[in-house]
Amino acid sequence: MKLLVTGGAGFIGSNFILYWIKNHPEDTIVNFDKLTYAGNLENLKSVEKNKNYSFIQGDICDPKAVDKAMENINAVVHFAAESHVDRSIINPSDFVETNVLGTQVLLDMAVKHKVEKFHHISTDEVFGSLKLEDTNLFNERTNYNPRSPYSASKAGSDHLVRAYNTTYGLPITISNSSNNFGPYQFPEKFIPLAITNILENKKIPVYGDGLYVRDWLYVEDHCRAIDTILQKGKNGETYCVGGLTEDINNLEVVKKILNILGKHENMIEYVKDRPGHDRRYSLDWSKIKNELGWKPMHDFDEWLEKTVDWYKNNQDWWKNVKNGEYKRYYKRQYGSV
Ligand code: NAD
Ligand code: TDX
Repeated sequence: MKLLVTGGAGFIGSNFILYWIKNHPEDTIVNFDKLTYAGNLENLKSVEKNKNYSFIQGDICDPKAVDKAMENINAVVHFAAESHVDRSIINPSDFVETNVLGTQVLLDMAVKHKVEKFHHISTDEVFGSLKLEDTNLFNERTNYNPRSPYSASKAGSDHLVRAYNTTYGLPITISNSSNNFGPYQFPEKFIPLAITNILENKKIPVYGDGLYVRDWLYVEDHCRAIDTILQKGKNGETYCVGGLTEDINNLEVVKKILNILGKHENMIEYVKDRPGHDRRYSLDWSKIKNELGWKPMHDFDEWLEKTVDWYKNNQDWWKNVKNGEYKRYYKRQYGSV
């Protein structure tokens, strides 16, 4: 099988490529990535010489480049996106362009080249926000209610993917996953930001009261879920992919990280809240478990500790990433914290 992976130089995309080459060495992978601030080919150093792997630097909004990359492709796995909520609040237009228009270009070319499968990576954020006291979880039948430019643009892309299935017969699947964590995550996201700030002896900015809840999924579990969907998923279906945490709030997450690194809670700094901050995400992953036999395997506490170790042992990786662009973004977002 020949796969086109978009956004393969980002956090989940690069973990997916490393996973796929290890588990399906007979397959060929073309990684198509624009290399925005979030794309980093260092993540793929260990496979760059593999004869079944190639890289194309390109923009999913560019029909000519996508047309060429799509030649002889059997399956598309679409990760490429602008992915950070805070940046979407600063500059929504990049999000609409890449996440909505870029996805539409990919879909057009997938129809043209008659690809056998188009798997779209989406997020639980399209469903909106749960209250802390809610007992219901998000599932595949939950109505869409995106509340940030990021989640609205992802919702737009999900709708387009389904529309190309019904209108043009493109074989598609979608996964809506919860918050991922693990190696190679860009340190603008909460967990790697907290870990690397502590390693630099800097404060950890916690938004609002810190009592916001996320469902944490170890990135390798996500990669295995995508593999399962590509092998066994049904055409046109959506699958929710969540982790093993039960309502851990951001403060508890930070305290766990501080504890692993032997640091004091006085490193926490409460900062101005994110506008429109979603209070809680929690995902019901029983459909993919019952229909396809996938379930998460990585316990949060154990794999948080391993993730902290990874950042401790790969300081060059994140110190290179916390560069000029990052410093400008950080100052704008957090001021002097
Ligand atoms: P990321 O920001 O780490 O990586 C995004 C990648 O896409 C980068 O390599 C970037 O260079 C590339 N890219 C951006 N714009 C592009 C364009 N126009 N053309 C080609 N490439 C482009 O993101 P991530 O955290 O790895 O997320 C990957 C996907 O998973 C996204 O679609 C995101 O919405 C989704 N998702 C992420 C999470 C999470 O917790 N990180 C959870 C659920 C879903
Ligand atoms: O500095 C911070 N302080 C803070 O309190 C940052 C960056 C975040 N937070 C809070 C906001 C959230 O409640 O931590 C929580 C997690 O924040 P992010 O890492 O920004 O993730 P989130 O907004 O939940 O979205 C993530 O999960 C779903 C990804 O960024 C998306 O790409 C994915 O779709």
